[in-house]
This record gives sequence, C-alpha cells and structure tokens, in this order.
Amino acid sequence: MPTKTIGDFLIQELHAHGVRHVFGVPGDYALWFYRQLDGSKLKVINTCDEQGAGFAADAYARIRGLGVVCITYCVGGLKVANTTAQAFAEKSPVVIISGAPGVKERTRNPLLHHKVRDFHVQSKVFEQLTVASAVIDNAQTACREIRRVIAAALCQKRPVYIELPRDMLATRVTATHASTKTPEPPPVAMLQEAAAETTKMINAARRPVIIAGVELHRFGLQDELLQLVDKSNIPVATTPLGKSVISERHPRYLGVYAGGMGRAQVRRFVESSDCLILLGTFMSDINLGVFTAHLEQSRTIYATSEKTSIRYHIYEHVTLSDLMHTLVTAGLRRRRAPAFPSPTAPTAFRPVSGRPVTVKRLFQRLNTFLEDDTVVVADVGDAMFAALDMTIHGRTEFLSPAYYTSLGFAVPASIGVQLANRKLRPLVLVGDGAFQMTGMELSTAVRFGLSPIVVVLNNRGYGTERPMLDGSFNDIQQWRYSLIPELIGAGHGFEVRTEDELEAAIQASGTYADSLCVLDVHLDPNDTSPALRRLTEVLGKRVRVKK
Ligand SMILES: Cc1ncc(C[n+]2csc(CCOP(=O)(O)OP(=O)(O)O)c2C)c(N)n1
Ligand SMILES: [Mg+2]
Repeated sequence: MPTKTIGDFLIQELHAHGVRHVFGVPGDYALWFYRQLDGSKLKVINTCDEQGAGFAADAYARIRGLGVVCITYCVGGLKVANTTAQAFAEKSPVVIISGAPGVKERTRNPLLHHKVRDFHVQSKVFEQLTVASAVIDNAQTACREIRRVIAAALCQKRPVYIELPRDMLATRVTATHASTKTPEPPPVAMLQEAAAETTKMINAARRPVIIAGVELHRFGLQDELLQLVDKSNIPVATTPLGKSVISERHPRYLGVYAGGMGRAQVRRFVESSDCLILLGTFMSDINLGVFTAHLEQSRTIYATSEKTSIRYHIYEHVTLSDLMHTLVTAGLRRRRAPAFPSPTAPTAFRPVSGRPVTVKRLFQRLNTFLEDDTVVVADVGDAMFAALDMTIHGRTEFLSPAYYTSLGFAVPASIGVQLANRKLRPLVLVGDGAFQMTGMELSTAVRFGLSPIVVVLNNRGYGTERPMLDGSFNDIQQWRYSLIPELIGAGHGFEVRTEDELEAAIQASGTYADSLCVLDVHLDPNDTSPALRRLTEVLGKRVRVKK
C-alpha cells in the first residue's frame, strides 16, 4: 500500500542519514516542499542568498557527514553551481534539491518563468558538478532514485542533485529497497601484496614521513591515522586542505607542508625524507605551494580514495580505506621518536599600547585565543595563508576551501559549522573583499541565534592580488564593518587599529560567548603574512605579462 508522499520520503531519508537542517531560499517551484520541510523534523535555515546556503551546507557536510541545500529552479539553482563545484572539488557530500516546473507543466515546452533554453538546462549543468543526479518525474522509480543518489553522495563524498517537479511532491509512493552499489573490495591477494610492499618500504626507511590529507577526514579514517602514528612513531605533516585532520598538539605533528609556501623547517624535513607516505592528499597547486613542492616519486607511497601508487606502479583497486585498515594491523616497526622541528607553541601576547596591528601580531594574538571548542573558518586570501601557522587544538577544527579557493566561503560556512555542532564556536577569518561578497549572511547567523567571532582583515582591497599585479581594480569601497551588528540588530562590533584595541576586542569577544562579534581590524594594504609573500612571489612570476 502506498504510504508516503515523495516529499516526505525524501525528508525521511535525509533525516535517517543525520541531517537536521536544510539551507536555502524558497521560490514558487520549491514552496510546497518548503511547507513539507516546515512540518518535519528538519529545520529550514533560510539564508539571504543561495550562495550563502550552498557554502553553509558544504561546511555542515564537512562537520556532520551530509549537508542539504534546497533552492528554486534556475534563479536559485544556478546560484549554487559555484558552491556545488567547490563541494565536488574538495569532496564534500552535499545534496542539492531544486524545486522545478511540474511534469505536466512542461508539455509543449511553454515559456515558464525561470526557464533558460529548455527544461533540461539546469539538470545538465548539475550532471557536470555532481556524482549522481535524478529528476524525480516517475512515481514508480522515485524512492529508488532518491536512495541511489543519496547513497552516491555518502559513498563518494561528493555532491548530488535531486530535481523535484512540483506536481510530483504529493504523489504517494511505497518505499522500496534500493539496490545501492557498494564499491567492490580489491582482490585479497592484491591488497595483501600492496600492504606487504608498503610495510617493507616503510620499515626499511630511515626517516619516513606521513603527509596526511583531507580524504582521511572525509572517509572517516582519522582514528586509523592516530593508531598508525602512535604505533610507529612516524611524524606527520598535513597540507593546507588537510590542516587539522590530526590534532596539531600531537607530539608527532610536524606542521603544514605546502612546498615553498609553508614553513622552511617543515619543507626541509619532508623533502629530505627517504619515504613519503601520502595519505588522501590532494596534489593540487595551492595545497603544494604552487607545485614548489619537491616530492620524489621514487620515494613515495600515495594512497587516495581511488587507488594506491607505490613508487612507479599502481594498485588500481586498493583505496585509502583498504590500505589504512590493513596498515594498522600490519607489522610496522616501532621506531624511536625522531627529533624534528616542532611547530612553535603559541607565545604570550603582550599588547603595546598605540602600536598599529600587523598581520603577524594579529595571528599571534588569535593563536593564543583558540580553545578546544573553537573552529577556525578561514576565507580565501591572507586570512587562509596566515591561518596555516595557527595551532588547532582538536581535529577537523580548521575549515578552508584551500583547493577550489572560492572567496566568500567563511561567513556562511560558519553558520553550517555551528548548526552542525552547537558545542563549537566559529572564529571566522575573512578579508574585506571576501566579506563584501557574502557578509550579509551574518544576518542569518543572528536570526538563528548563532555566535561567530568574525575578524575582518581590513587591508582596503584585494591584498592577495596586489603583489602579482596592482591597479585600481584591487581597491574596494571602505565599509564600517564594526557597525554591522547595529545594522542587523544584534551582536557587538569593534574597531581595531592598535594592539591595545585588539586585546580589548578579543577579550570582550570571549566574554560575549553567545553573541555575534565583529572585529574590523585595520591593516596596512602592503602588510602580508610570510606564507602569502612567498606564494605571491611564485605566482607573480607566472602571470607577469611582458609589456
Ligand atoms: C569567487 C572568487 N572571485 C575571485 C577570486 C580571485 N581572488 C583571489 S584572492 C582575491 C582577493 C581577496 O581579497 P580579500 O578578501 O580582501 O583578502 P586579501 O587578499 O586582501 O587578504 C581575489 C579577488 C576568487 N578566488 N574567488
Ligand atoms: Mg583585503
């Protein structure tokens, strides 16, 4: 007997996978689904703009394992194309649900509002940006399709797309079991050979190093990483995207490795290792300091969610999970804890009254402010580069789009972070340029009772771009960021120019634990973090055009 409407079935499936919030902006094609959501166990978080919803859902997925954004047809859908692209690139499982014209409304291709060329444009766009998609236009297959698509997001840790024609929502369906395909495990002999070869290579090495990547987090392998490190005493570095997959206070933690962009001691230690163990690392340009990294393939074991490579050969079906599960029980020898340059511990900050704040001193102070429940959410720009040297206490308490690098992530992402785990307080690090893209989502944060601390690095424009190529196109309008709480009706704003003002603002932000706090930190436009200085030197050489 039919039991549920398609809308209720979808809600039930999302809830069963731990989803409790849906981010988005309604529109007439999605309104009826919004009404179903309203009466359900999922809470609607309606944002100022769809892009904000997309970034919030991405961050929610990174913390909770699955995120959902729900928007209307094309005008909303195409606005989350960019955030979906980021979720794809950085492996974040987000379900995009789009309201759409009804199946019956589509006959004879009428000119309905929000339509682009035909009724397939949006679904075709999302086919390119997701690992599975479905237009729910058939009651017979609806349940199976919904389950297939959600299973793909969970399995591949990438976004998926569900289009809901509005006349299908109330159709009653019977839930059927989906034959979801789980990936085939590798042949036993192949896995054994890969594990034996890995173990032998590591055991024979004098100074192996693990470079821990973000896939360890996405595929739930952080406990295995810890076991591996604790059992073997092999030191671990992370990449910018993988930062905080292991607590940065772990005694074997080296620091962030990012080629020429990272700290020199970490680079020397990693690049002189005779056995590099890359676990779930994205070999992307920003992650590896614009390919200034020198990782010698002949000394490398490289496991990803798709395959494992050892030196110059590949085990096609041996995934990161397979290898990690095998390595924790393999006969890796325990070595003496090696001496290495530990990350410098946060140093006490003594403010000098009247002294202008610099990027270096700002981050020195912020580093001492971190608590076990602080999640650092860093936007693209110097916020991200400078934050690489912060010492994160827990695991996965640093979020940044360090591969796809779309500006405007941090403010809306902080909404997803705090709703995904109410025990966390986001510390948002955001440039003035990025803030002007999505900062209005602080209004959403306030509306839902959230309490991020937002540090606006106000250097009067696109600081990251100035050293590459400067011009008036890198200047932006000066806003009074500290007045934003007044504008949106809640929270506390601080204008910070000097170290004593910084100290007072940070202390006050700690005291106002349940409110939004916005710090407008004035910085010299030419002052950048050392990491950014190194990176822009490399990038500048590449983009320089001859006159
Ligand atoms: C959506 C998007 N548009 C443009 C860029 C190119 N871009 C990279 S950094 C940057 C400047 C960022 O300015 P701001 O947020 O003030 O940070 P700052 O560089 O000053 O630290 C720009 C425009 C981008 N990465 N993403
Ligand atoms: Mg700026």
